[in-house]
Amino acid sequence: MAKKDNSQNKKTEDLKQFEKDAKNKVMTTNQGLKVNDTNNSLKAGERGSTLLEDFLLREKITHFDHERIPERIVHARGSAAHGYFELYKSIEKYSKAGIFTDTNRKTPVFVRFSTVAGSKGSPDLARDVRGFAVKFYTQEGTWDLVGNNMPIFFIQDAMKFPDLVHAVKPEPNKEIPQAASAHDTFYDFVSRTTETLHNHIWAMSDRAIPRSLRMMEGFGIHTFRLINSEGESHFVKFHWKPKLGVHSVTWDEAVKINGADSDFHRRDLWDAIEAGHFPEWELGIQIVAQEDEHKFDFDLLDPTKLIPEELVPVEIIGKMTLNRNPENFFAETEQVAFLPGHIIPGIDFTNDPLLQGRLFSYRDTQLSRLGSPNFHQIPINRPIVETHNNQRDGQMQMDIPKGQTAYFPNSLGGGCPHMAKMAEGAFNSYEERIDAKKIRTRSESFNDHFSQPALFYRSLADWEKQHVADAYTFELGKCKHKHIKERMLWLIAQINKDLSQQVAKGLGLKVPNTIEQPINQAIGADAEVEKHQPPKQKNYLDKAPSLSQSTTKFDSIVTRKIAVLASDGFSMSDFTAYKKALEKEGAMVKIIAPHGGTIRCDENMEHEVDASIMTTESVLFDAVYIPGGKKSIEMLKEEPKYIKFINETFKHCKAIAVDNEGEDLLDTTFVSKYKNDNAIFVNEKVNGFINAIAKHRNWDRMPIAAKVPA
Ligand code: HDE
Repeated sequence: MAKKDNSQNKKTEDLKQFEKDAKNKVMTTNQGLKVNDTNNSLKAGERGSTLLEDFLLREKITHFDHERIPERIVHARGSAAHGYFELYKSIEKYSKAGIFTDTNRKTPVFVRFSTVAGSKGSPDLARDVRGFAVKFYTQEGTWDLVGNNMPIFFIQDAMKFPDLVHAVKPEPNKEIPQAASAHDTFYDFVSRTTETLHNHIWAMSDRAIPRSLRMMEGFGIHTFRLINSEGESHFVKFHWKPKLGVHSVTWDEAVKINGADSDFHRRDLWDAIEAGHFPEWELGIQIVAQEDEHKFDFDLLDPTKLIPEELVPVEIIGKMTLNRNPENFFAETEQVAFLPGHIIPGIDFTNDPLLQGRLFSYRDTQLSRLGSPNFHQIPINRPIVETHNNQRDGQMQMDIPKGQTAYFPNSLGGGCPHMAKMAEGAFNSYEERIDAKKIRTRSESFNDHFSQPALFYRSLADWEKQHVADAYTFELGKCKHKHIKERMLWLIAQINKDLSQQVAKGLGLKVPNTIEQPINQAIGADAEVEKHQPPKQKNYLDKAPSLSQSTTKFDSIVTRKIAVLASDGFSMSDFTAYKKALEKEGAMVKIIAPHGGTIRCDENMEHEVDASIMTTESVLFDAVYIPGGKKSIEMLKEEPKYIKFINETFKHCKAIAVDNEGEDLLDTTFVSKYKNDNAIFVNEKVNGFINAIAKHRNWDRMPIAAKVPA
């Protein structure tokens, strides 16, 4: 039975008044007229033409004809959930925001995760950045922290965003490929816009193919400001750290998951919440004092740079829990509108030129997506506090503003709504001193494009480095134009020579010694070209272990899915020992039988089958267990897909445990020669298996796994 979190929050209560439940209700038109037949139109005779008079048909069809709205230009594919944020400790010395000072609050949140490039119906496991957008319904108004699962972005200036997106989206002449960066136009752009290289190498890493939306980090990316009650500013970067650690699938799995269950991430999030395994993230902040603004080897305003945690530690200040699935996808997940411009007193922007552009774009885009400047009145977008101003009318006005006046100042309306005093919690912008000339350029302090991708690559574990090399090889291998691939090889060599050589080998090309200048073309035609070229990489930090997934948490198997391969006659005692222990740790145990319905164990009890082998794939599971039972194993041996299932599980470096006759099945597979592997368990206690699942994968197996012909 699904566990429900009944702790109500203010936003949940607010949404309730808009919910509609048709249970035990009669069907009506939109005008409340009771409907007796919704199956047949009004006709001139039984076999005659339909009458124009048929207002029931017209209402139904007209609504249907208009039930689509434009999908988001980017981040169209998304999944969302409700929850709340709790503060562990006050950070009043940095921020006066109630959400950061009041530890008694439970602030309602709505969080939407997304891929970037694909359309609304595209598969979840595309190699892509993931959006991580959080709407905090605070007592001082709504704050949106609209971030990604990678701590940096592809470009430095909002002016480049349409170019970036046009390059990665399907090519305009043939609308191919869907939800994939592996094509010529993207690499044509990347290879001429060197500022993209940092985010790009992250996109080539395992971060771009998460095991679960619940197992990825989130980042605000830009440097923001926190403002305290004295009006003092500190720079801040926001981090979300998942309680379950950061884990990913392999590219081979991603490709197969997209076929086996293209809703894999959406389903995983939904199922975890329904099962009462509420996803949790801790909120961390990196604080930089105002006077330290220029102390780094990179510019804090440059969104293609991260501040390594090894230089400025992340201070954990609170926790977010997602505990409720939306009632309706369209009303909530599709209509939610996130705006980086939604901030609250105690938080402010910086001059990051990407952030500045975003402040315009998100409001603008809602107008074409949701169709009206009143989009804030849609239930999911309404703040939990009252709103009053003189904005009026517009399409779909849902409020009924009272009174004679819609201007300020007024006397006829008693001067209302009146201005808030600062002491009443009004917002005012941080008073930053500015003495500058108006200029269309890029700061030279943004020019270093190679140091941080190199730091990222150096910080990875060997298995992660291999995945990065494979990803570059795959992506560039899909490009047709040699000059684009060669440019990329040269640029990758500026990050790491070995990496570039490895990719070149896979592409059957040589790393060129030089490429035509300029390298960085993301500058104006009259700009001094030399001034804007990226310098050679600097090494201001040898390694940042925090950037590697090998340093994440490996202490839980909660919600991990374990496939139990069994048929009639499987050993009940083997099965029970494993099932009990695994479920005690929060794992989800699923029986995969040769057919649907039920199977009987050797104690003649009936067991519900979770999936027949024909309807499922190994890539949808985290580990495999095969209980003994002679008859069961003989039957499994008859079905070749079980062999594929086991081989693939091995190929993807997952844990496998077998008991008794289960070993016979294992012996028919590729695994038979590698039973001494650290994550293969033959007739062993369940503890080792549990630890191996908690470790996510046995990456040491990669060289052997690569040989599995699955
Ligand atoms: Fe977005 N982005 N973006 N973006 N973005 C949108 O807004 C845009 C950027 C991010 O779940 C759009 O409502 C510009 C960075 C997320 O609804 C649009 C620039 C980061 C989401 C838009 C950026 C993001 C969006 C499309 C460069 C991470 C999904 C629909 C100046 C910090 C939010 C919409 C959701 C969505 C514009 C860059 C994250 C078109 C112009 C950097 C998570 O307004």
